[in-house]
Amino acid sequence: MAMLEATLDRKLRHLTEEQVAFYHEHGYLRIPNVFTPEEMNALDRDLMYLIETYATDGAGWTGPWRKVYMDAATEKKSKLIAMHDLQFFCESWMRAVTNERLCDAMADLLGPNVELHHSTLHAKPPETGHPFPMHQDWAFYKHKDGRYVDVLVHLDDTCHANGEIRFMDGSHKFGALEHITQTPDGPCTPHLPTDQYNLKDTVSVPAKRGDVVVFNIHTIHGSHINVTDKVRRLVRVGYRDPQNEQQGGQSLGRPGLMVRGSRPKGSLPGAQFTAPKFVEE
Ligand SMILES: O=C(O)CCC(=O)C(=O)O
Repeated sequence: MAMLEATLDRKLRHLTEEQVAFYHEHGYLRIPNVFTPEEMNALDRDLMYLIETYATDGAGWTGPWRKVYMDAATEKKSKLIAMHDLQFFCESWMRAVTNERLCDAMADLLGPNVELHHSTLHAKPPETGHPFPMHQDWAFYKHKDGRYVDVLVHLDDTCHANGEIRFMDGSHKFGALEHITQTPDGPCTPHLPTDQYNLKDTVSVPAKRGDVVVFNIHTIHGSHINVTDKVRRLVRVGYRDPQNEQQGGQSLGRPGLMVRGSRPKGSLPGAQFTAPKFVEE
């Protein structure tokens, strides 16, 4: 609540007071038409190049959740196309992660200082495109507190059949939760126990090409398989308050671009800098 009051004390740049209040109450928000049709055309063209040239096309996330979400035949076929940090590879994506409207919206949610943390492509191929088990993104890039917003840039319209994003309403208020990361056979991709967290208990947030759907690093979310005959492409972009210290995971110790405001003294990551990885592990 203190965070919301601090936000509403300032003049908003892109969002309305209602949108900011909705995000803080529910832990997610759809923001329509952040990108213009012309911007989307450039992003789409370059994304196809990046997918052909750099992305991985593999089985996707590992773990016992797969057998709960998919029958044996689907599980064998299901694929995920993924890649990290698209802004390092082409101009259109560099412009997307620094987009005026998007970064203004981030300042409305995070405060005057906003740092870009990473971007990640998740494309679900047609017919058996990879579902996502319930999880918090905190488990992938642990930060000290909730001052971190994930943004899903929609390249395609989403709906139930192609696996739109789904959130457990208000779940960001739970804070960081322990995830399953180990099985008797070894480590697996972090996810929440399937007997306690179910996609049935989520709200769907379908969106249009050019919209973004944003959510808090602690908001529990997931998505169904894509059963349509077309690919479903989303690019997630993470922004944080630079004073929200990272404690583990993706891009740990790597300083990001300051896209709004400036970096307060003492908040430069780097002690444990790890080289960027551009493909999903
Ligand atoms: O692409 C999806 O459907 C889900 C993505 C997701 O869970 C994430 O980016 O954390």
